[in-house]
Amino acid sequence: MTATETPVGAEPPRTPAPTGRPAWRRPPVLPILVLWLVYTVLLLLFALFVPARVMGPPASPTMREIESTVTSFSLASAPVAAMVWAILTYSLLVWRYPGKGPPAEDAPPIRGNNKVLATWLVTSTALCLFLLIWGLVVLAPPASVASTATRPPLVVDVTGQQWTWTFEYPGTGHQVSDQLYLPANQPVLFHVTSKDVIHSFWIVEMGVKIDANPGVTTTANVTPDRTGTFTIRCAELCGLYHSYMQTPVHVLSSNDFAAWLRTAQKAAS
Ligand SMILES: [Cu+2]
Repeated sequence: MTATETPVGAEPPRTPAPTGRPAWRRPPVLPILVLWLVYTVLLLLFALFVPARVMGPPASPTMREIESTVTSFSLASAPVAAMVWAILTYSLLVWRYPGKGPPAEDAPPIRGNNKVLATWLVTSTALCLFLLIWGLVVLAPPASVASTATRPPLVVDVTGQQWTWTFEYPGTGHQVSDQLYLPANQPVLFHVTSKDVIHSFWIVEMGVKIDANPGVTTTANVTPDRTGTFTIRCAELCGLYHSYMQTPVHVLSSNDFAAWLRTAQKAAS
């Protein structure tokens, strides 16, 4: 071993830092910080405006909580993703191997740098705790509609089959409909099943998504709070025409829903 070689397992000698400007104002720290700030601002803007627009205006308190969760998690992850992108961009632009001559010497390892380790551990722990606590509080399974609702839930039996949905209202004379009609601001309890293969009952704007399995009844509940027409989509690949398995859901005012029910009852009698 010559005098310039480093024994196996030992720290390589560190190049003394140049004097003058503080470390954070010298490359590579300063350009990476600038890139990080730019990426962070762009990602924060993205998190604030894009996910909610993609999902559309919510039509239930459930969907409002889901959208606020997606937005909050996107905001929390923006600085982390921005740091990865900043280091990646700087590495690709500046630390790229030109393909000629021997590769440049590696930078000194950060092993043993307690400040970096502490920052990394504290930040990661804080972010994980934030995600965990938010998830436990906001995304906890909702309590049974029957036990918490001030009004009795409207029960709707939902049956999927290739490639359509059928809705039955057992509490109001077993009306059957091939489109879903719901009253606004009343809890709804869905009993969901399938006649053939596995489907998935999904109303995006209401944050309802539950599997429809043959031979099994699954349940989901929601309180639609915005009138309008939305779309039920099957979210489980179920055969050739799966992509066409879309059905309207009409959320009506209480009076309009009662009128629809009367009309349906007359037509059935
Ligand atoms: Cu399907």
